[in-house]
Amino acid sequence: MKKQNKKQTRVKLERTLILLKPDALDRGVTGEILSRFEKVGAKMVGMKLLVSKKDTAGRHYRGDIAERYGKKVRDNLIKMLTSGPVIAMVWEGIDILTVVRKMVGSTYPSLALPGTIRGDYAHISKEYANANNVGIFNLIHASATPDEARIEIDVWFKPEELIKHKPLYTHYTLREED
Ligand code: IDP
Ligand code: MG
Repeated sequence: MKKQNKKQTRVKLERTLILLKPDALDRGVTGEILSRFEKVGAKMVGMKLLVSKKDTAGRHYRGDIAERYGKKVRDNLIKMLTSGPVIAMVWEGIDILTVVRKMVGSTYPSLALPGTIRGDYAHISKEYANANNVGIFNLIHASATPDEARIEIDVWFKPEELIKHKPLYTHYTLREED
């Protein structure tokens, strides 16, 4: 029998932080994006509309972004994130980090498959963004790992802002007893 890789077998409920970035609000596609997460059966446990302070955006796009892409890209991302209202949300579900990242699609819209949010709604390239000194407008952010989710949920939400509830639609998807 194949040995199970315990690290990859996640059986508990997970939470992920999703941001609809200012371009999603400008474009008027927030409802369409939101409905995809509802349809997959995930549970929304936190949601707010706000204009991000520079400090909050800086805690969201942390030093690792500068390490990976350079300081200029990080500065542009903070500028992008603070340029208009954002919707911050926490969604809960089984393997929800992986499921949501799959639904979001590749960072670069030209590589994001049809059916994914970025594949269906965005078309900016990395080269265009960098030549024009702007962030890549790709509508949405979703946590990539459980550690990232913990940090990011903490950036945008106080614990009491996350709601414990049991919507009926999660009966078959989450199988929550009691
Ligand atoms: P992700 O959002 O798919 O997780 P990350 O690598 O974490 O992608 O990068 C965060 C965000 O930074 C991306 O969603 C995109 O908006 C932006 N970004 C990534 N690379 C570049 C770049 O080369 N120029 C400008 N913006 C970039
Ligand atoms: Mg990321």
